[in-house]
Amino acid sequence: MLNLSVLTDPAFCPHSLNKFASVMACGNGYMGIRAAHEEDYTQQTRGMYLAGLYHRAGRNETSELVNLPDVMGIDIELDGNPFSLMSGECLSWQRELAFANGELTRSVVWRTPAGKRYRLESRRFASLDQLPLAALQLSITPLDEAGHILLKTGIDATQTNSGRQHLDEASVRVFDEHVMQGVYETQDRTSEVVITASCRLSMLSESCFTAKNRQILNHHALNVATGDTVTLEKVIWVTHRRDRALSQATFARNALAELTACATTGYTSLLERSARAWDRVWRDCRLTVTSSAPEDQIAMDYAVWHLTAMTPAHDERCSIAAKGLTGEGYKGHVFWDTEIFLLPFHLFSRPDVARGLLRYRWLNLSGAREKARRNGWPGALFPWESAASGQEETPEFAAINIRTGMRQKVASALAEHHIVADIAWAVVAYWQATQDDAFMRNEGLTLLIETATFWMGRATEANGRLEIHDVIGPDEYTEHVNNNAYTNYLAWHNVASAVAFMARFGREDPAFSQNATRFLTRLWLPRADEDGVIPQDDTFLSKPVIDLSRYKAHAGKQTILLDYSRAEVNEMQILKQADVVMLNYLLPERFTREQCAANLAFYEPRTIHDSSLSKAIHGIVAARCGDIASAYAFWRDGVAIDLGSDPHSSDEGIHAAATGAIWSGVVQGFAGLQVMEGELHLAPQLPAHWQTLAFPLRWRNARLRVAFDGETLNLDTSEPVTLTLWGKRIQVSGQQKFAAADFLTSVNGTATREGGDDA
Ligand code: IFM
Repeated sequence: MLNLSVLTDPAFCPHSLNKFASVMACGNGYMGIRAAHEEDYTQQTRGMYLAGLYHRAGRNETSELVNLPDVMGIDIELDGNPFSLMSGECLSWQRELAFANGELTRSVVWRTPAGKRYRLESRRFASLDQLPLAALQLSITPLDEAGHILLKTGIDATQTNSGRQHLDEASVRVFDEHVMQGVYETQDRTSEVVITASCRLSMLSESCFTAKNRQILNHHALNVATGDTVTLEKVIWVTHRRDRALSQATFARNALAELTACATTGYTSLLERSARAWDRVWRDCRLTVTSSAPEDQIAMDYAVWHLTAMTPAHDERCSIAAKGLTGEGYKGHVFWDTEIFLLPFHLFSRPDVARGLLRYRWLNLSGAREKARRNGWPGALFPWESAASGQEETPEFAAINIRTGMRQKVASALAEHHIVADIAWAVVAYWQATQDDAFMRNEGLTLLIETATFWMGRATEANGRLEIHDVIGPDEYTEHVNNNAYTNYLAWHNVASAVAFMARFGREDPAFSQNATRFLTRLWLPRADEDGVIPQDDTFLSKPVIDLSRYKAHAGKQTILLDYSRAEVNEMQILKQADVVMLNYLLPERFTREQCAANLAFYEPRTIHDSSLSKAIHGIVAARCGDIASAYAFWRDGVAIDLGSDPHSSDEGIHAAATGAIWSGVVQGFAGLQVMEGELHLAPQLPAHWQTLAFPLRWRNARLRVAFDGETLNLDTSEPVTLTLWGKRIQVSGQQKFAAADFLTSVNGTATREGGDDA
């Protein structure tokens, strides 16, 4: 097994229960299980989710990722004392998520209120080898005297999404002395879920089952001698389906057979198999750093772990939720986060997964076409938030004003149209990295043409040119503006790419071409001033500026909205998140390094970074501009969104996009990976306290290994590759070393590093 880091929950703390339940969640892309403790705490939110399993609970609700019946909870009673770390005394504590095999473990020594010490050890995982499989073990050892132990666990369907119940219980059953099964249907009857669980104890006990109030439970009572250990092993199989090819009874019987085979195999062997699957992921994807700050490697392992655990690589009918499979934030909906923040990791590590994510959009084109048509535009207008069907899922209204009883409309679904061009950008990025003509000929071109058609219809004749009016760019604090630079440039890129790929694949269409030429020559692209600053939109630069330092000090908390209304914020130069800087990041070939630096210097002081999608992008652009010290500071702030000390930052789930940005910050920032005009560029520069950085990289047919020690770049490629290294085009085959000094002295004939030094 590779020597991977572990993520640690430093101490039991009732305030951070939900943060750690999110960041230490187990997952395999098919299911996610929050790292809630076995025992209950009133503040603790349990959660188990299946990718793509959404349901709408009522007519005023939107579809949400269903929180399934709980299987991880165990009521533990020791000599009549309910085990809870809120009582008695916690004498020792260790809790870790091991990235190598995906196992979450906890070891506690607890003194009961009556003064007897017990050791409790638990472990669990969701299998990457058999996706519907999860397993747990709980071991209890009385340390002082013999103990009387009661255990109660099963399938608890009282679980809800904050009170919204999605499932009806169709049947509950037990089989032999160990196995129980619950069959559930979503209330709209479109999906069925079967949960089967076996519970075995390592010692004889008095045991029975009960089924009442949506809970089917297995009870055990036994006496354990001092120093002896009793272990409960629970193996769980969770399946769901939308089709009705099989009868419900057959579907449930098949699940029972799968569970029985796994239960016979046992926890240790099941974990070993899952660990082997994780091993393959690590070999394909792991970033390794030698840094005097050990938390840098932990952050990189954390990112790759969650990027794998959140991604439904097995099923292209679903995509990645904004909180992955770790919580109910944003109701499990899919945003532009997927194409812009998460896809790059897959593109350069597991391109087949990137393809599946794009196929999700392609499979949902009809919803996007319908949304465009409903709004009077041609082509495809992808929903700002989507779930299983590709329909718009953004809630119509945000929080209620409890004084007026009025609800504020959510404008994103109406105007945050850049998602259309973001999807097109991702299609092009995928083809550039893979040259997958089969995909481009079919799904890719259809996506490009439909999205381009939308923009051509969306643009308005004004001021003697084509303009795009009434949009929200990535900066969600600036609403309903004309000519948001990000949107216009990305829309232009979208249409230009459609034209280029139609020509490449012999799909020219005279009417489309004519329309596209008109769009490309007449669309207004906001121009940089003499310093290089691009206006964010038509009115942004005329708005007043205020000192944002106190809000920036609490980035992510939206404290500005405590002092100003949204309407007031809209009328000032205040950014929630990267906007023009985001544009500079996504289309590097369109902007000079000086322009990028100018936009960073201008917009960053005006950006609160209240979105988790902001700092990492600033970091990448800073790295490309050569400011490695700032890039590292931004990168660390990005890491802190989930792994920092704020006990509540991730209560409702991790920030999936920020996780992707950890990977991107390293590869696209410090390793300088850019794709410009379809060509791969690398220009590594390490933060001062990093000695080495290494990572695998997929580019077209080649599997590369990139390793840099600050002076020498080692490239090892399975196929010959042409790339641009520190500004110079080279060919690489097999294993070759390149001295940074040889390249950097030749850039502009000076002896400076491309991007300078951070010393
Ligand atoms: O997509 C983002 C958006 O850019 C900012 N608010 C949160 C969304 C989901 O992460």
